[in-house]
Amino acid sequence: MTYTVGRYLADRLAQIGLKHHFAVAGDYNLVLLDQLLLNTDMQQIYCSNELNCGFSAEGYARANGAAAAIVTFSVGALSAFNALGGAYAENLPVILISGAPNANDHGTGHILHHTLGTTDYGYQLEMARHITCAAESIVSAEDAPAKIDHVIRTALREKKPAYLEIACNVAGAPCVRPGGIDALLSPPAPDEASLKAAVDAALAFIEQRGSVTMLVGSRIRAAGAQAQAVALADALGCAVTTMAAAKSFFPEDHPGYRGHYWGEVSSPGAQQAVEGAEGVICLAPVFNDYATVGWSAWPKGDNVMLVERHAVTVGGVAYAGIDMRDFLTRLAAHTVRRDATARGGAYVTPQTPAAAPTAPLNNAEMARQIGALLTPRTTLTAETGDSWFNAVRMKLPYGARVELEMQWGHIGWSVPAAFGNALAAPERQHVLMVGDGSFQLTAQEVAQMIRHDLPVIIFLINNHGYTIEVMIHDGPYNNVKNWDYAGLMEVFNAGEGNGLGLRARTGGELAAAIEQARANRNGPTLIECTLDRDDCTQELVTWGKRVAAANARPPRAG
Ligand code: DPX
Ligand code: MG
Repeated sequence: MTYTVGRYLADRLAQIGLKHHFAVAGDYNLVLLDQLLLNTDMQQIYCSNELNCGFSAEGYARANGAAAAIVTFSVGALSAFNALGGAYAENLPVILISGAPNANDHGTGHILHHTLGTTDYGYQLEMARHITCAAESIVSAEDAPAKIDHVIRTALREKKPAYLEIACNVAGAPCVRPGGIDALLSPPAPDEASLKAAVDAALAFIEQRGSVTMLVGSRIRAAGAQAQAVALADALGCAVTTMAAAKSFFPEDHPGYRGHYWGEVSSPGAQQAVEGAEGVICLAPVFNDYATVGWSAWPKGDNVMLVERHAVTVGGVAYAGIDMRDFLTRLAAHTVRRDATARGGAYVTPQTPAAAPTAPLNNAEMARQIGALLTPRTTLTAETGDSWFNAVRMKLPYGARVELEMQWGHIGWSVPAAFGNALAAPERQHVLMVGDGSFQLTAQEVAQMIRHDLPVIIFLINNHGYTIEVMIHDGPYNNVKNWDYAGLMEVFNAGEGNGLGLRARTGGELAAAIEQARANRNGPTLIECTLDRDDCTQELVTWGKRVAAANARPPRAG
């Protein structure tokens, strides 16, 4: 056997379509990294720390469908676990691979570096089990193929992260070669009887109602059912709304599109389209406290049909064993038209008039200029903060994508995620909106964008604090130490990169900076936009009050 455990893993990762994997080196994973390098179909990409490594992989998975990150034991893996939690929350198959102690040290009473200083090395695997859909420890080459295949197959099927740890002396051990990948990827057969019953019940639901509206949720991407949702919208002719976290998951130029439904902070007309309909067809939604605006806008009950990736609930019955794509296709083929909710007219976003070029820059003018930059080829990554609200209300041209991390909501996610996304999809234009507070968590990953000549345009929104928190509950803890954000680009270039740092204090300066950014094709451009501390969208203010009220509910008595 001339193959090794590490090469087996490398081949499998390349077979599932990875052209890159992300890594931070450490002595428990060096042999593994050597083995991965032998597969020339994949490039090894280094990150500044393991949190960023995990989020870079998460962003890569958004563009590419799956990703892998390789870290060292405990000191590396425990940092990466936060990003793995994010991948779980956001339904992304990120495979985290940790180097692990030499197989001879397990169960011997030896104390090893980078560990808790105790002699049981099972704790990391135990922790990983809580935040992944599959987790395995490889301490012998013989069972490596089965464990690697199990982890990869489960991650891709569940659209959730998975975990592998590989003993450092096993990564280079002789192993068989992997065969074809198709058998690993074939989906479980759906249940035809269940599908038929669900479609019949759904048809009855629609026929009994004079007006219906579709509401598209964020898990529709993991379900791979975006095209099927469009087909159903075409057949029904009804109004279609998206949830905030599903921004860009339904084409905004579709004749039925009526904007985003987000309770009180919906786009004009969208709240009426959903709450005034006799039936709401919810596609893969996540109704958490943020999405329901502090539990004030939660479609449920008899007038809601809930379509999830593998189940449909309608008329008080849950039908399991269904593939959402089959269900939507079948329903579209047989349904009657229900266009009452779409008669109100097309979706238009309120237009902000351009500000005077010399006036101090404000949030509305900044958002207007960023919105004007979007093309069908743009991927806009928007960080937790007011960037959510700014991005969600932008009108997207067909093909533009928005990446949000609304379920996990880890500030700092967006910088490494945009890096990973840009690496996976270099043919697209990458735009990032990130607040000052968020940026300070993961800023150093901009250096990797410079290292790989990625022309990401970064709008660094310097409003001198955690403005979203200011709107929910203010205090001194919401102030952020100022940095010279634009000045950082020279630090990261270190005389050998094409990063560009610019400052915009007026609308005119921002327009000029955007022009320079577009011309800088060989590296990222960071435009520091200076705003007042309390200058934000009205939606954030309204939403913030609701969320604060939900947080402040007193404990139940008894
Ligand atoms: C926190 C949030 O500057 O954006 O637009 O000014 O709000 P805005 P910034 O990036 O500030 C972000 C800040 C502190 N959330 O307002 S949303 C709490 C939080 C979190 N994630 C982690 N720690 C704390 N979401 C890792
Ligand atoms: Mg801020």
